[in-house]
Amino acid sequence: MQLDVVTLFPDWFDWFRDQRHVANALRGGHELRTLNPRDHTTLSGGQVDDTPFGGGAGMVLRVDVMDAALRSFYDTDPVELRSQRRVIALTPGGRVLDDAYVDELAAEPAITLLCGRYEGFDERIVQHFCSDTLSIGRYVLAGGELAAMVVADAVLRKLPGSLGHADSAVEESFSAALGGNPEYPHYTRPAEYRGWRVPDVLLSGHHEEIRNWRRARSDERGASSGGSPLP
Ligand code: 6GU
Repeated sequence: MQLDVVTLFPDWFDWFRDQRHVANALRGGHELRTLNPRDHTTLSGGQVDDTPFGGGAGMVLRVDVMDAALRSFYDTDPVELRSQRRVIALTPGGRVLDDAYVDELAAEPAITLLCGRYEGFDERIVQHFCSDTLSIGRYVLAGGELAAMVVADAVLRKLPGSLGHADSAVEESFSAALGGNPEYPHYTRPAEYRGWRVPDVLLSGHHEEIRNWRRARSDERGASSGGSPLP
């Protein structure tokens, strides 16, 4: 997978690149590149945004600057680009990210994430250059960078080789393997702590019973939507 992020803050991704599962994925042949529109603007002072027509607060990323940045990076008219790869505008009002959407993206050979800043994008960027709009939830972040890292994290960890164990991403919360339900509870040593015992079945060595118990706990958690109830 080639994952490109268009951002005014490419440095933010240096830290992200060094995280283990990301580093593993990159060593395995996947790519995470950044593109800074500021490097491609022809406007004076490195200008990339402007005040909104019609008035109002904040600044809006300019369509001409985004056009120039994408065109130079991909050597393609950005209008054509979205038929060659997913080009995704990160915006709080977009399609909300969930496990199925992550799977969809993980199956793509190449993705470009556009990070908005300030009040966001000139709508013509979304209309003419993008295949999707994506949101990580119904709240507003100051910019798309953290959302891009959330998407990249969720997608890259699905790719073979990025996690330590091949099964780690199969039977996990919200996966098809668990019928879309949250994951079952986990326990490790000690088997008893302050009188709190690990469920006997997990110590029994009966793999079939363990599988059934886990599936039942996962189903329970799924039935109580909004997360597992805590006492
Ligand atoms: Cl993708 N961007 C911004 N700025 N805020 C968000 C978001 C994205 N998803 C949820 N809130």
